[in-house]
Amino acid sequence: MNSLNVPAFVQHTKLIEWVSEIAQLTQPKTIQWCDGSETEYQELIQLMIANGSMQALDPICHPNSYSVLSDPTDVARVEDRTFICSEKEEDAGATNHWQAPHLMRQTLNGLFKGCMQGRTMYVVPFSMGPIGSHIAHIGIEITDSPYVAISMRKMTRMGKAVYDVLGTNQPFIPCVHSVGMPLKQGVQDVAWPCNREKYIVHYPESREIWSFGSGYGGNALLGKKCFALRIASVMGREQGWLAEHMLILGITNPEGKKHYIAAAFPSACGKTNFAMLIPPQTYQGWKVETVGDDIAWIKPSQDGRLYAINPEAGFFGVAPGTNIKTNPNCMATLKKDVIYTNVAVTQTGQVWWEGLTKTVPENLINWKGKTHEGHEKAAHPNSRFTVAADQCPSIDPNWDNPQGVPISAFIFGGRRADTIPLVSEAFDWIDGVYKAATMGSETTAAAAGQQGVVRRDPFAMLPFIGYNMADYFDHWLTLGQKTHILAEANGHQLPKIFNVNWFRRDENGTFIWPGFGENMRVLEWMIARCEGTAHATDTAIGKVPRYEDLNWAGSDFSRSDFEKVTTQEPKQWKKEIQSHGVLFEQLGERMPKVLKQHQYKLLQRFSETETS
Ligand code: SAT
Ligand code: MN
Repeated sequence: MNSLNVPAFVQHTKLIEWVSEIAQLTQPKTIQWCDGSETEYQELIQLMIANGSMQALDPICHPNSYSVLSDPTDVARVEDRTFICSEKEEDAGATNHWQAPHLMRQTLNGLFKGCMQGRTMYVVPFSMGPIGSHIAHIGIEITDSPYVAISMRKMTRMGKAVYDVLGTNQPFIPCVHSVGMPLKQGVQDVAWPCNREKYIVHYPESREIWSFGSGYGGNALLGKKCFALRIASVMGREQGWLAEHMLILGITNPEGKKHYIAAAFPSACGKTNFAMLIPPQTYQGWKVETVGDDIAWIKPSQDGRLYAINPEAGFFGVAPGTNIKTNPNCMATLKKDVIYTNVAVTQTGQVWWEGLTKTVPENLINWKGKTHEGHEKAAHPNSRFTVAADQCPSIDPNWDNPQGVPISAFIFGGRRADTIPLVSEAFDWIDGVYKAATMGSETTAAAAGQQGVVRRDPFAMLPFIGYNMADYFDHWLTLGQKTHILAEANGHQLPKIFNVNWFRRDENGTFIWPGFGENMRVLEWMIARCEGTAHATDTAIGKVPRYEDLNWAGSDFSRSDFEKVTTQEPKQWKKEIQSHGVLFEQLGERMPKVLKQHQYKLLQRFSETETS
């Protein structure tokens, strides 16, 4: 191996020592200290094109845009290979995979030994959040994948400026990533190197991330789920803030009054579409703007308000279903400078995926690199675009503000065919935490495994909480209590909490609610609720609007359809609430008592309605 070749802009002794240590372990051919420059980016692109792992798209329709196809076995996050290695097993909790840290270290040492042979090791400096913001944090990812290096440049603030913040001794989160395919003598490289054996490992106490065997999405872009959610959730609990799987959007009414809303939905449930929503035509003078589409870091301020930043700088969004009707802002964002992964490409270099257009183009090459045949999907259901956030036409003027934006309301939503109504407002913070904690959703292609089965996905964070989920619930409860006191003293109120379900189906299995831009009607009601100007009716499970409480101008959504998406079937609900107990039982001793009592209260309400 060549020497370390540390550039002058790196002055951090511990960091240099760490890189040296990892290089000794992994034995790369060379080390490249990335500076985040355009030249460096273009060189990496050219390298990937030259070695056959990337294809340039049609330069007229897709300027500076590229397509990458992964190995067919490496297409999504691997939740069953994701580990939280805290010293004590109970600190990881029943919903995480745990292994003793010293044993995991042995395993990883074995796997990482010589794993970068024949490859370049990239040292990627990145900031999650605006560089220098008091809410932001720094990470360094070591990776042997040029695809990861260029993706990190779009998804994070990556580059030399990070080293200015780090100086000689400031803290950073060390992230080590390898595709796990050393080019030992005689081994031929492939277009998408990976390893059948995968490990996505987090050490919450020492705040390290180690990822082996996958090059895809959240498994490999370690700033995203690994750092900004799992490790950050641990930091947030310790330091009194929140790291959440939430989009952030801003809504301005015709009078110019603006509210910011943060909304949690599981992966592949429309967060990107919702964040970039365009209101229906009748909403003259209203504006929806995008702060983030996946992750929010939220800090209470001295004035009792909660301020949120988007720690990311780009979108890693699901391609299928995205089109000019469902998300025009997104389509405009994708005009140039995009990296596509696992979409289909025509012979003239145009991208295509299911739902982009009604007609399937001819001569299409599918995501497996083969001629598309009608009975198979052309694009993988979890195919993605990677694009810088500032290309989005609806990007919020404050998206990069180091202070963050004040949050007026939280929304929690799952994908549920029945039971859960279109919208309900929590009675108070505890009721809201209960609603979020007991959220269920049908599984999607974003994670490997069976799809379409309802699982509990509390706060849309099931695969992303870096510690015991019961302690996480407790953190939300405590943070609410403390913030409430500060808010009262300063004339503010805690954000309201809403539960939504855009995915209710009729007897034929068809979605009833039109969704997309029409969600604005629900948003308007929520904003009015925050301002105290809209009506809501109390029900056993929350405060809900009547048909006449929503603005239906320009809509043909009927009263009877509204009834279908809002009915509360007591039988279904009783079953639903009873089933919450399964999660509570699983979480055991540390499960907050108030939430268990709340479940009991809810059950009683339904028993009363049944007997009366
Ligand atoms: O692959 S990612 O984890 O980045 C995408 C997602 O599941 O939300
Ligand atoms: Mn996500």
